Amino acid sequence: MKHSLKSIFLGSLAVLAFACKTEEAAKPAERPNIIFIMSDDHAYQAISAYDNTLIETPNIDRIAKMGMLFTNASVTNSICAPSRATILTGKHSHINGKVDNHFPFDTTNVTFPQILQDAGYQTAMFGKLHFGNSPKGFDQFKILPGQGVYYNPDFITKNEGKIKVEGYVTDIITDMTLDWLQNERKADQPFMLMYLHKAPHREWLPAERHVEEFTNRSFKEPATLFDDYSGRGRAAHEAEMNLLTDMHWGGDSKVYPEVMDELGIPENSSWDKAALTGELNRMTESQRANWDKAYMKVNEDFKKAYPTMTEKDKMKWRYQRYMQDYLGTIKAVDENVGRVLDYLEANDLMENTIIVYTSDQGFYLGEHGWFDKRFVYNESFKTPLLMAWPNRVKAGTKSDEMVQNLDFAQTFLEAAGIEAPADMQGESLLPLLTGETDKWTREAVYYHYYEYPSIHMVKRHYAIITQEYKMVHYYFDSDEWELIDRKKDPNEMTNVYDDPAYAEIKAKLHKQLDGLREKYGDSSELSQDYIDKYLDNLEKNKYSTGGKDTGLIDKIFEDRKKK
Ligand code: SGN
Ligand code: CA
Repeated sequence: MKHSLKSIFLGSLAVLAFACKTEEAAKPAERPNIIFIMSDDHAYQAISAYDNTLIETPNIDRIAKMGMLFTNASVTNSICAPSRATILTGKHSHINGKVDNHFPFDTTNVTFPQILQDAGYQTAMFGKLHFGNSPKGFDQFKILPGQGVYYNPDFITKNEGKIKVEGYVTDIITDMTLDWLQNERKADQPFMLMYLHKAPHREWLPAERHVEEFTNRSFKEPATLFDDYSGRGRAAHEAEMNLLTDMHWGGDSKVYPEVMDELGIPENSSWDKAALTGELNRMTESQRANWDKAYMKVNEDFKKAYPTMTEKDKMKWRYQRYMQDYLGTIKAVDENVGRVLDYLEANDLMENTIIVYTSDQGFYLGEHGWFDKRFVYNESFKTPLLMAWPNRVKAGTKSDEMVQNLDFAQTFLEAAGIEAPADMQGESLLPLLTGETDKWTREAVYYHYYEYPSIHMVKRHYAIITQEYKMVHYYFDSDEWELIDRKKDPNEMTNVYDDPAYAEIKAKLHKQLDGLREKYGDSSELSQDYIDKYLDNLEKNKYSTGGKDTGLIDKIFEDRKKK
Protein backbone atom coordinates (compact mmCIF):
# COMPACT_ATOMS: atom_id res chain seq x y z
CA MET A 1 0.00 0.00 0.00
CA LYS A 2 2.68 2.41 1.12
CA HIS A 3 4.85 1.60 -1.88
CA SER A 4 2.15 1.91 -4.46
CA LEU A 5 1.26 5.28 -2.94
CA LYS A 6 4.87 6.28 -3.13
CA SER A 7 5.12 5.38 -6.78
CA ILE A 8 1.90 7.24 -7.60
CA PHE A 9 3.32 10.20 -5.78
CA LEU A 10 6.71 10.07 -7.49
CA GLY A 11 4.94 9.60 -10.80
CA SER A 12 2.96 12.75 -10.35
CA LEU A 13 6.08 14.55 -9.24
CA ALA A 14 7.75 13.60 -12.50
CA VAL A 15 4.76 14.93 -14.44
CA LEU A 16 4.96 18.09 -12.40
CA ALA A 17 8.68 18.46 -12.97
CA PHE A 18 8.13 18.00 -16.71
CA ALA A 19 5.38 20.62 -16.74
CA CYS A 20 7.61 22.98 -14.77
CA LYS A 21 10.30 23.05 -17.39
CA THR A 22 8.23 25.56 -19.26
CA GLU A 23 6.66 27.31 -16.31
CA GLU A 24 9.27 28.63 -14.00
CA ALA A 25 7.08 29.55 -11.07
CA ALA A 26 5.64 26.12 -10.23
CA LYS A 27 8.24 24.02 -8.46
CA PRO A 28 7.79 20.71 -6.64
CA ALA A 29 9.36 22.49 -3.69
CA GLU A 30 6.02 24.15 -3.30
CA ARG A 31 4.84 21.35 -1.13
CA PRO A 32 4.56 23.12 2.25
CA ASN A 33 7.01 22.82 5.08
CA ILE A 34 5.47 21.79 8.38
CA ILE A 35 6.50 22.95 11.83
CA PHE A 36 4.59 21.14 14.53
CA ILE A 37 5.10 22.93 17.84
CA MET A 38 3.72 21.10 20.84
CA SER A 39 4.08 21.78 24.53
CA ASP A 40 3.38 19.35 27.32
CA ASP A 41 0.31 20.09 29.46
CA HIS A 42 -0.20 23.62 28.14
CA ALA A 43 -3.74 24.69 29.11
CA TYR A 44 -5.60 26.93 26.66
CA GLN A 45 -6.45 29.08 29.72
CA ALA A 46 -2.78 30.04 29.68
CA ILE A 47 -2.62 31.36 26.09
CA SER A 48 -3.74 34.94 25.65
CA ALA A 49 -5.20 34.26 22.19
CA TYR A 50 -7.84 32.34 24.18
CA ASP A 51 -7.90 34.28 27.44
CA ASN A 52 -5.47 36.81 28.87
CA THR A 53 -6.62 36.63 32.50
CA LEU A 54 -3.53 34.70 33.58
CA ILE A 55 -0.72 35.49 31.15
CA GLU A 56 0.17 37.28 27.93
CA THR A 57 1.68 35.01 25.26
CA PRO A 58 2.29 37.46 22.41
CA ASN A 59 4.42 35.10 20.35
CA ILE A 60 2.13 32.08 20.43
CA ASP A 61 -0.71 34.50 19.65
CA ARG A 62 1.13 35.55 16.48
CA ILE A 63 0.27 32.16 15.00
CA ALA A 64 -3.47 32.82 15.50
CA LYS A 65 -3.10 36.33 14.11
CA MET A 66 -1.45 34.93 10.98
CA GLY A 67 -3.92 32.06 10.68
CA MET A 68 -6.67 30.21 12.51
CA LEU A 69 -7.57 29.77 16.18
CA PHE A 70 -9.48 26.58 16.97
CA THR A 71 -11.71 27.10 20.00
CA ASN A 72 -12.98 23.54 20.23
CA ALA A 73 -9.95 21.39 19.56
CA SER A 74 -9.72 18.28 21.73
CA VAL A 75 -7.84 15.05 22.31
CA THR A 76 -9.12 11.48 22.12
CA ASN A 77 -7.38 10.39 25.36
CA SER A 78 -6.06 13.09 27.67
CA ILE A 79 -2.60 11.86 28.56
CA CYS A 80 0.86 12.36 27.20
CA ALA A 81 2.22 9.41 25.26
CA PRO A 82 -1.20 8.21 24.02
CA SER A 83 -1.90 11.67 22.63
CA ARG A 84 1.43 11.66 20.83
CA ALA A 85 0.72 8.19 19.42
CA THR A 86 -2.66 9.37 18.14
CA ILE A 87 -1.06 12.41 16.52
CA LEU A 88 1.59 10.33 14.76
CA THR A 89 -0.67 7.47 13.64
CA GLY A 90 -3.98 9.24 13.02
CA LYS A 91 -5.64 6.45 15.01
CA HIS A 92 -7.46 6.16 18.30
CA SER A 93 -5.57 4.65 21.24
CA HIS A 94 -7.43 1.35 21.13
CA ILE A 95 -6.25 0.87 17.53
CA ASN A 96 -2.63 2.07 17.74
CA GLY A 97 -2.25 0.23 21.07
CA LYS A 98 -0.74 3.13 23.05
CA VAL A 99 -3.60 3.45 25.51
CA ASP A 100 -1.58 4.66 28.52
CA ASN A 101 1.86 5.94 29.51
CA HIS A 102 3.08 2.49 30.66
CA PHE A 103 3.87 0.25 27.70
CA PRO A 104 6.27 1.42 24.99
CA PHE A 105 4.82 2.60 21.66
CA ASP A 106 4.43 -0.20 19.10
CA THR A 107 6.82 0.88 16.35
CA THR A 108 5.18 -1.36 13.75
CA ASN A 109 2.52 1.37 13.52
CA VAL A 110 2.81 3.49 10.38
CA THR A 111 3.22 7.18 11.27
CA PHE A 112 2.75 10.29 9.14
CA PRO A 113 6.45 11.32 9.45
CA GLN A 114 7.46 7.97 7.92
CA ILE A 115 5.10 8.56 5.01
CA LEU A 116 6.35 12.13 4.52
CA GLN A 117 9.97 10.99 4.68
CA ASP A 118 9.28 8.32 2.05
CA ALA A 119 7.72 11.01 -0.12
CA GLY A 120 10.83 13.19 -0.01
CA TYR A 121 10.37 15.33 3.07
CA GLN A 122 13.33 16.04 5.33
CA THR A 123 12.22 15.25 8.88
CA ALA A 124 13.47 16.17 12.35
CA MET A 125 12.27 16.00 15.95
CA PHE A 126 13.56 17.91 18.98
CA GLY A 127 12.27 17.69 22.55
CA LYS A 128 9.86 15.44 24.41
CA LEU A 129 8.44 12.27 22.86
CA HIS A 130 7.91 9.98 25.88
CA PHE A 131 7.51 6.73 23.93
CA GLY A 132 10.04 4.45 25.59
CA ASN A 133 11.75 4.13 22.18
CA SER A 134 13.16 6.34 19.44
CA PRO A 135 10.97 7.77 16.68
CA LYS A 136 10.94 6.17 13.24
CA GLY A 137 10.86 8.23 10.07
CA PHE A 138 13.21 10.99 11.20
CA ASP A 139 16.43 12.12 9.50
CA GLN A 140 17.43 13.78 12.74
CA PHE A 141 16.25 13.66 16.34
CA LYS A 142 17.33 14.77 19.79
CA ILE A 143 14.76 13.73 22.37
CA LEU A 144 14.48 13.82 26.15
CA PRO A 145 14.61 10.47 27.91
CA GLY A 146 11.10 9.90 29.34
CA GLN A 147 9.78 13.08 30.95
CA GLY A 148 13.11 14.90 30.81
CA VAL A 149 14.20 17.55 33.33
CA TYR A 150 14.20 21.36 33.31
CA TYR A 151 17.82 22.19 34.15
CA ASN A 152 20.85 20.77 32.34
CA PRO A 153 18.87 17.99 30.66
CA ASP A 154 20.06 14.79 28.98
CA PHE A 155 19.06 14.00 25.39
CA ILE A 156 18.98 10.80 23.37
CA THR A 157 20.26 11.70 19.91
CA LYS A 158 20.21 9.99 16.55
CA ASN A 159 23.91 10.52 15.85
CA GLU A 160 25.72 11.28 19.13
CA GLY A 161 24.21 8.82 21.62
CA LYS A 162 23.22 10.27 24.97
CA ILE A 163 24.33 13.83 25.66
CA LYS A 164 23.93 16.25 28.57
CA VAL A 165 23.44 19.90 27.71
CA GLU A 166 23.93 22.75 30.16
CA GLY A 167 21.12 25.29 30.32
CA TYR A 168 17.36 25.47 30.49
CA VAL A 169 15.36 22.81 28.66
CA THR A 170 13.03 25.15 26.71
CA ASP A 171 15.95 27.25 25.45
CA ILE A 172 17.98 24.17 24.54
CA ILE A 173 15.20 22.49 22.54
CA THR A 174 14.83 25.75 20.63
CA ASP A 175 18.58 26.10 20.06
CA MET A 176 18.60 22.60 18.57
CA THR A 177 15.63 23.44 16.37
CA LEU A 178 17.17 26.69 15.09
CA ASP A 179 20.53 25.02 14.58
CA TRP A 180 18.88 22.36 12.45
CA LEU A 181 16.97 24.93 10.40
CA GLN A 182 20.14 26.92 9.85
CA ASN A 183 22.74 24.19 9.32
CA GLU A 184 21.07 20.91 8.36
CA ARG A 185 17.94 21.89 6.47
CA LYS A 186 18.22 21.15 2.76
CA ALA A 187 16.92 23.91 0.54
CA ASP A 188 15.78 21.49 -2.18
CA GLN A 189 13.49 19.43 0.06
CA PRO A 190 10.38 20.42 2.00
CA PHE A 191 10.73 19.73 5.72
CA MET A 192 8.58 18.46 8.58
CA LEU A 193 9.91 19.54 11.92
CA MET A 194 8.53 18.52 15.30
CA TYR A 195 9.51 21.03 17.98
CA LEU A 196 8.25 19.56 21.25
CA HIS A 197 8.56 21.30 24.59
CA LYS A 198 8.76 19.63 27.95
CA ALA A 199 7.34 22.72 29.63
CA PRO A 200 4.92 23.36 31.26
CA HIS A 201 4.94 19.78 32.64
CA ARG A 202 5.12 19.11 36.38
CA GLU A 203 7.22 20.10 38.46
CA TRP A 204 7.12 23.49 36.73
CA LEU A 205 10.61 24.97 37.13
CA PRO A 206 10.82 28.39 35.46
CA ALA A 207 13.98 29.59 33.72
CA GLU A 208 16.57 31.55 35.70
CA ARG A 209 15.45 34.83 34.12
CA HIS A 210 11.81 34.35 35.17
CA VAL A 211 12.13 33.04 38.71
CA GLU A 212 12.19 36.40 40.46
CA GLU A 213 9.37 37.95 38.42
CA PHE A 214 6.94 35.06 38.71
CA THR A 215 7.43 34.25 42.41
CA ASN A 216 6.22 37.81 43.05
CA ARG A 217 3.08 37.72 40.94
CA SER A 218 -0.47 36.85 42.00
CA PHE A 219 -3.24 35.45 39.87
CA LYS A 220 -7.03 35.40 39.74
CA GLU A 221 -8.60 32.28 41.21
CA PRO A 222 -10.95 30.17 39.07
CA ALA A 223 -14.64 30.14 40.06
CA THR A 224 -14.55 26.41 40.90
CA LEU A 225 -11.37 26.31 43.03
CA PHE A 226 -13.37 25.09 46.04
CA ASP A 227 -15.51 22.56 44.14
CA ASP A 228 -16.77 19.81 46.48
CA TYR A 229 -17.76 17.54 43.53
CA SER A 230 -21.28 17.17 44.96
CA GLY A 231 -22.98 17.33 41.56
CA ARG A 232 -20.94 14.46 40.12
CA GLY A 233 -20.28 10.78 40.72
CA ARG A 234 -17.52 8.70 42.29
CA ALA A 235 -14.89 9.42 39.66
CA ALA A 236 -14.62 13.12 40.49
CA HIS A 237 -14.69 12.38 44.24
CA GLU A 238 -12.05 9.66 44.16
CA ALA A 239 -9.57 11.36 41.79
CA GLU A 240 -6.31 12.49 43.39
CA MET A 241 -5.68 15.80 41.66
CA ASN A 242 -6.64 18.31 44.32
CA LEU A 243 -4.22 21.19 44.86
CA LEU A 244 -4.62 21.06 48.61
CA THR A 245 -4.64 17.31 49.25
CA ASP A 246 -2.68 15.79 46.35
CA MET A 247 0.10 18.16 45.40
CA HIS A 248 3.64 17.71 46.65
CA TRP A 249 4.67 20.37 49.17
CA GLY A 250 8.27 19.89 48.08
CA GLY A 251 8.19 18.89 44.40
CA ASP A 252 5.25 21.07 43.41
CA SER A 253 5.03 23.99 45.85
CA LYS A 254 8.85 24.17 46.28
CA VAL A 255 8.79 24.12 50.07
CA TYR A 256 12.31 23.06 50.97
CA PRO A 257 12.64 19.68 52.76
CA GLU A 258 14.08 21.30 55.90
CA VAL A 259 11.14 23.71 56.04
CA MET A 260 8.68 20.81 55.66
CA ASP A 261 10.45 19.09 58.58
CA GLU A 262 10.48 22.21 60.71
CA LEU A 263 6.75 22.81 60.17
CA GLY A 264 5.92 19.12 60.59
CA ILE A 265 4.43 18.80 57.08
CA PRO A 266 4.45 15.14 56.00
CA GLU A 267 5.37 14.10 52.47
CA ASN A 268 2.39 13.78 50.17
CA SER A 269 3.95 10.75 48.47
CA SER A 270 7.20 8.84 48.78
CA TRP A 271 8.83 11.12 46.18
CA ASP A 272 7.45 14.47 47.39
CA LYS A 273 10.80 15.90 48.60
CA ALA A 274 12.87 13.97 46.07
CA ALA A 275 10.89 15.53 43.22
CA LEU A 276 12.32 18.89 44.26
CA THR A 277 15.82 17.85 45.31
CA GLY A 278 16.26 15.77 42.13
CA GLU A 279 15.85 18.91 40.02
CA LEU A 280 17.81 21.21 42.37
CA ASN A 281 20.73 18.79 42.48
CA ARG A 282 21.15 19.04 38.72
CA MET A 283 21.64 22.81 38.84
CA THR A 284 25.02 24.46 38.50
CA GLU A 285 26.17 26.59 41.41
CA SER A 286 25.08 29.82 39.78
CA GLN A 287 21.71 28.45 38.66
CA ARG A 288 21.16 27.25 42.24
CA ALA A 289 22.14 30.62 43.73
CA ASN A 290 19.69 32.40 41.44
CA TRP A 291 16.99 29.88 42.36
CA ASP A 292 17.60 30.17 46.10
CA LYS A 293 17.44 33.96 45.99
CA ALA A 294 13.80 33.83 44.94
CA TYR A 295 12.68 30.60 46.62
CA MET A 296 14.34 31.22 50.01
CA LYS A 297 12.04 34.22 50.25
CA VAL A 298 9.02 32.09 49.30
CA ASN A 299 10.04 29.62 52.03
CA GLU A 300 10.66 32.32 54.66
CA ASP A 301 7.26 33.92 54.02
CA PHE A 302 5.59 30.51 54.12
CA LYS A 303 7.26 29.60 57.41
CA LYS A 304 5.85 32.74 59.03
CA ALA A 305 2.36 32.35 57.59
CA TYR A 306 1.85 28.58 57.98
CA PRO A 307 1.07 28.28 61.72
CA THR A 308 -2.08 30.42 61.45
CA MET A 309 -3.24 29.30 58.00
CA THR A 310 -6.71 27.75 57.67
CA GLU A 311 -7.33 24.96 55.12
CA LYS A 312 -8.85 27.59 52.86
CA ASP A 313 -5.77 29.80 53.19
CA LYS A 314 -3.57 26.83 52.31
CA MET A 315 -5.59 26.13 49.19
CA LYS A 316 -5.29 29.75 48.12
CA TRP A 317 -1.57 29.77 48.82
CA ARG A 318 -1.05 26.55 46.86
CA TYR A 319 -2.98 27.92 43.91
CA GLN A 320 -0.76 31.02 43.77
CA ARG A 321 2.42 28.96 44.09
CA TYR A 322 1.21 26.61 41.38
CA MET A 323 0.35 29.42 38.96
CA GLN A 324 3.61 31.29 39.62
CA ASP A 325 5.69 28.29 38.58
CA TYR A 326 3.43 26.89 35.88
CA LEU A 327 3.01 30.23 34.13
CA GLY A 328 6.68 31.05 34.69
CA THR A 329 7.62 28.05 32.54
CA ILE A 330 5.17 29.19 29.85
CA LYS A 331 6.85 32.58 29.63
CA ALA A 332 9.99 30.84 28.34
CA VAL A 333 7.96 28.75 25.88
CA ASP A 334 6.41 31.90 24.48
CA GLU A 335 9.75 33.69 24.13
CA ASN A 336 11.26 30.69 22.37
CA VAL A 337 8.34 30.26 19.98
CA GLY A 338 9.02 33.91 19.12
CA ARG A 339 12.63 33.06 18.28
CA VAL A 340 11.51 30.37 15.83
CA LEU A 341 8.88 32.59 14.19
CA ASP A 342 11.45 35.36 13.84
CA TYR A 343 13.82 32.93 12.16
CA LEU A 344 11.18 31.85 9.67
CA GLU A 345 10.38 35.45 8.87
CA ALA A 346 13.99 36.47 8.46
CA ASN A 347 14.70 33.51 6.16
CA ASP A 348 11.71 33.72 3.83
CA LEU A 349 10.26 30.53 5.20
CA MET A 350 6.99 31.89 6.49
CA GLU A 351 4.73 31.90 3.44
CA ASN A 352 4.75 28.23 2.59
CA THR A 353 5.11 26.73 6.04
CA ILE A 354 2.28 25.23 8.03
CA ILE A 355 2.86 26.28 11.62
CA VAL A 356 0.97 24.45 14.34
CA TYR A 357 0.92 25.28 18.02
CA THR A 358 -0.79 22.77 20.27
CA SER A 359 -0.41 20.78 23.47
CA ASP A 360 -0.58 17.02 24.05
CA GLN A 361 -3.71 17.83 26.08
CA GLY A 362 -5.21 20.56 28.22
CA PHE A 363 -4.67 20.94 31.96
CA TYR A 364 -6.52 22.05 35.10
CA LEU A 365 -5.32 25.36 36.49
CA GLY A 366 -7.24 25.07 39.75
CA GLU A 367 -10.65 24.52 38.09
CA HIS A 368 -12.52 21.97 40.25
CA GLY A 369 -9.67 22.40 42.73
CA TRP A 370 -7.50 20.33 40.37
CA PHE A 371 -4.18 20.10 38.58
CA ASP A 372 -3.30 17.40 35.98
CA LYS A 373 -5.57 16.14 33.17
CA ARG A 374 -7.07 12.72 32.17
CA PHE A 375 -10.78 13.57 32.63
CA VAL A 376 -13.04 14.36 29.68
CA TYR A 377 -14.11 17.59 31.42
CA ASN A 378 -13.29 20.62 29.27
CA GLU A 379 -9.99 21.82 30.73
CA SER A 380 -8.27 18.53 29.92
CA PHE A 381 -10.41 17.23 27.04
CA LYS A 382 -9.87 20.41 25.06
CA THR A 383 -6.43 21.49 23.94
CA PRO A 384 -5.06 24.67 22.40
CA LEU A 385 -4.73 24.69 18.63
CA LEU A 386 -3.45 27.57 16.52
CA MET A 387 -2.53 27.04 12.87
CA ALA A 388 -0.96 29.33 10.31
CA TRP A 389 -0.14 28.80 6.64
CA PRO A 390 0.09 32.26 5.12
CA ASN A 391 -0.18 31.00 1.54
CA ARG A 392 -3.45 29.21 2.19
CA VAL A 393 -5.09 30.23 5.47
CA LYS A 394 -6.74 33.61 5.95
CA ALA A 395 -5.23 35.63 8.77
CA GLY A 396 -7.13 36.16 12.01
CA THR A 397 -9.75 33.46 11.44
CA LYS A 398 -11.47 31.22 13.97
CA SER A 399 -13.10 27.81 13.93
CA ASP A 400 -15.45 26.41 16.57
CA GLU A 401 -15.62 22.97 14.95
CA MET A 402 -14.81 19.87 16.98
CA VAL A 403 -11.41 19.01 15.61
CA GLN A 404 -9.09 16.53 17.34
CA ASN A 405 -5.47 15.50 17.64
CA LEU A 406 -6.64 12.50 15.59
CA ASP A 407 -6.84 14.80 12.54
CA PHE A 408 -3.26 16.03 12.24
CA ALA A 409 -1.83 13.11 10.27
CA GLN A 410 -4.40 13.33 7.49
CA THR A 411 -4.18 17.12 7.44
CA PHE A 412 -0.43 17.09 6.86
CA LEU A 413 -0.60 14.29 4.31
CA GLU A 414 -3.27 16.09 2.31
CA ALA A 415 -1.30 19.34 2.47
CA ALA A 416 1.67 17.44 1.03
CA GLY A 417 -0.46 15.99 -1.75
CA ILE A 418 -0.35 12.44 -0.41
CA GLU A 419 -3.34 10.17 -0.08
CA ALA A 420 -3.60 9.01 3.54
CA PRO A 421 -3.73 5.27 4.34
CA ALA A 422 -7.36 4.17 4.42
CA ASP A 423 -7.16 2.96 8.03
CA MET A 424 -6.38 6.37 9.49
CA GLN A 425 -9.36 7.52 11.55
CA GLY A 426 -9.25 11.32 11.52
CA GLU A 427 -10.26 13.90 8.97
CA SER A 428 -8.13 16.45 7.20
CA LEU A 429 -8.57 19.98 8.56
CA LEU A 430 -7.84 21.53 5.17
CA PRO A 431 -11.50 22.31 4.37
CA LEU A 432 -11.77 24.25 7.62
CA LEU A 433 -8.44 25.97 7.13
CA THR A 434 -9.25 27.07 3.60
CA GLY A 435 -12.84 28.17 4.17
CA GLU A 436 -14.60 25.17 2.56
CA THR A 437 -16.54 24.58 5.76
CA ASP A 438 -19.47 22.83 4.05
CA LYS A 439 -17.14 19.87 3.47
CA TRP A 440 -16.81 19.38 7.23
CA THR A 441 -19.63 17.22 8.60
CA ARG A 442 -18.48 15.93 12.00
CA GLU A 443 -21.12 16.28 14.72
CA ALA A 444 -19.66 14.30 17.59
CA VAL A 445 -16.30 13.04 18.81
CA TYR A 446 -15.27 9.96 20.75
CA TYR A 447 -13.05 9.87 23.84
CA HIS A 448 -11.51 7.02 25.85
CA TYR A 449 -9.21 7.26 28.87
CA TYR A 450 -7.54 4.13 30.28
CA GLU A 451 -4.75 4.64 32.79
CA TYR A 452 -6.27 3.39 36.06
CA PRO A 453 -5.42 2.48 38.78
CA SER A 454 -2.55 4.89 38.48
CA ILE A 455 -1.21 8.18 39.72
CA HIS A 456 -4.11 10.68 40.15
CA MET A 457 -6.62 7.80 40.18
CA VAL A 458 -8.87 8.98 37.38
CA LYS A 459 -11.24 6.15 36.53
CA ARG A 460 -11.41 4.55 33.11
CA HIS A 461 -14.07 6.22 30.99
CA TYR A 462 -15.29 6.65 27.46
CA ALA A 463 -17.55 9.39 26.17
CA ILE A 464 -19.36 11.04 23.33
CA ILE A 465 -19.06 14.80 23.03
CA THR A 466 -21.19 17.06 20.85
CA GLN A 467 -21.28 20.85 20.81
CA GLU A 468 -24.18 20.69 23.27
CA TYR A 469 -23.67 17.59 25.40
CA LYS A 470 -21.14 15.28 26.89
CA MET A 471 -22.12 11.78 27.97
CA VAL A 472 -19.60 9.68 29.84
CA HIS A 473 -19.41 6.09 31.07
CA TYR A 474 -17.05 5.37 33.98
CA TYR A 475 -16.38 1.64 34.03
CA PHE A 476 -14.13 -1.07 35.53
CA ASP A 477 -14.48 -0.55 39.32
CA SER A 478 -17.56 1.59 38.83
CA ASP A 479 -20.47 1.67 36.42
CA GLU A 480 -21.67 5.26 36.34
CA TRP A 481 -22.96 7.50 33.59
CA GLU A 482 -22.66 11.25 33.52
CA LEU A 483 -24.50 13.65 31.24
CA ILE A 484 -23.41 17.27 31.08
CA ASP A 485 -25.41 20.01 29.41
CA ARG A 486 -22.48 21.96 27.96
CA LYS A 487 -24.47 25.08 27.10
CA LYS A 488 -26.37 25.45 30.37
CA ASP A 489 -23.58 24.21 32.62
CA PRO A 490 -20.27 25.40 31.12
CA ASN A 491 -18.39 24.70 34.36
CA GLU A 492 -19.60 21.07 34.26
CA MET A 493 -20.82 20.92 37.84
CA THR A 494 -24.02 18.87 37.50
CA ASN A 495 -24.71 15.39 36.20
CA VAL A 496 -28.18 15.40 34.62
CA TYR A 497 -28.11 11.78 33.44
CA ASP A 498 -31.06 10.83 35.68
CA ASP A 499 -33.02 14.02 35.10
CA PRO A 500 -36.25 13.04 33.24
CA ALA A 501 -36.06 16.27 31.24
CA TYR A 502 -33.07 14.79 29.39
CA ALA A 503 -34.60 11.36 28.63
CA GLU A 504 -34.89 11.94 24.91
CA ILE A 505 -31.49 13.53 24.57
CA LYS A 506 -29.97 10.67 26.52
CA ALA A 507 -31.55 8.09 24.23
CA LYS A 508 -30.26 9.89 21.16
CA LEU A 509 -26.76 10.20 22.59
CA HIS A 510 -26.65 6.49 23.47
CA LYS A 511 -27.45 5.63 19.88
CA GLN A 512 -24.83 8.05 18.59
CA LEU A 513 -22.26 6.72 21.04
CA ASP A 514 -22.87 3.12 19.92
CA GLY A 515 -22.44 4.32 16.36
CA LEU A 516 -19.13 6.01 17.15
CA ARG A 517 -17.80 2.94 18.96
CA GLU A 518 -18.66 0.82 15.96
CA LYS A 519 -17.22 3.30 13.48
CA TYR A 520 -13.90 3.55 15.32
CA GLY A 521 -13.76 -0.14 16.23
CA ASP A 522 -13.93 0.13 20.03
CA SER A 523 -15.76 -2.38 22.23
CA SER A 524 -16.09 -3.66 25.80
CA GLU A 525 -14.10 -6.76 24.84
CA LEU A 526 -11.21 -4.61 23.70
CA SER A 527 -11.40 -2.57 26.94
CA GLN A 528 -11.29 -5.80 28.94
CA ASP A 529 -8.15 -6.90 27.07
CA TYR A 530 -6.47 -3.63 27.96
CA ILE A 531 -7.50 -4.00 31.61
CA ASP A 532 -6.09 -7.54 31.80
CA LYS A 533 -2.83 -6.53 30.19
CA TYR A 534 -2.48 -3.53 32.48
CA LEU A 535 -3.21 -5.37 35.74
CA ASP A 536 -1.01 -8.34 34.77
CA ASN A 537 1.82 -5.90 34.23
CA LEU A 538 1.23 -4.15 37.55
CA GLU A 539 1.23 -7.45 39.42
CA LYS A 540 4.14 -9.01 37.59
CA ASN A 541 6.42 -6.01 37.99
CA LYS A 542 5.22 -5.14 41.50
CA TYR A 543 4.80 -1.71 40.09
CA SER A 544 3.45 1.03 42.35
CA THR A 545 0.41 2.74 40.88
CA GLY A 546 1.40 6.07 42.42
CA GLY A 547 -2.13 6.22 43.86
CA LYS A 548 -2.64 6.87 47.57
CA ASP A 549 -3.15 4.21 50.18
CA THR A 550 -6.94 4.59 50.44
CA GLY A 551 -7.79 0.88 50.16
CA LEU A 552 -9.13 1.32 46.64
CA ILE A 553 -6.19 -0.29 44.87
CA ASP A 554 -6.09 -3.27 47.25
CA LYS A 555 -9.77 -3.80 46.63
CA ILE A 556 -9.25 -3.82 42.86
CA PHE A 557 -6.69 -6.60 43.18
CA GLU A 558 -8.75 -8.56 45.74
CA ASP A 559 -11.78 -8.42 43.44
CA ARG A 560 -9.60 -9.57 40.59
CA LYS A 561 -8.39 -12.63 42.53
CA LYS A 562 -12.00 -13.59 43.28
CA LYS A 563 -12.86 -13.68 39.57
C1 SGN B 1 4.26 12.21 36.29
C2 SGN B 1 3.61 13.29 37.16
C3 SGN B 1 2.10 13.18 37.09
C4 SGN B 1 1.64 13.17 35.66
C5 SGN B 1 2.32 12.03 34.93
C6 SGN B 1 1.95 11.91 33.49
N1 SGN B 1 4.03 13.15 38.54
O1 SGN B 1 4.03 10.97 36.85
O2 SGN B 1 1.53 14.27 37.78
O3 SGN B 1 0.25 13.00 35.58
O4 SGN B 1 3.73 12.25 35.00
O5 SGN B 1 2.19 13.10 32.80
S1 SGN B 1 5.50 13.63 38.98
O6 SGN B 1 5.47 13.87 40.42
O7 SGN B 1 6.41 12.57 38.66
O8 SGN B 1 5.81 14.84 38.24
S2 SGN B 1 2.31 13.01 31.25
O9 SGN B 1 2.27 14.38 30.72
O10 SGN B 1 3.58 12.38 30.95
O11 SGN B 1 1.20 12.20 30.80
CA1 CA C 1 1.20 15.93 28.85
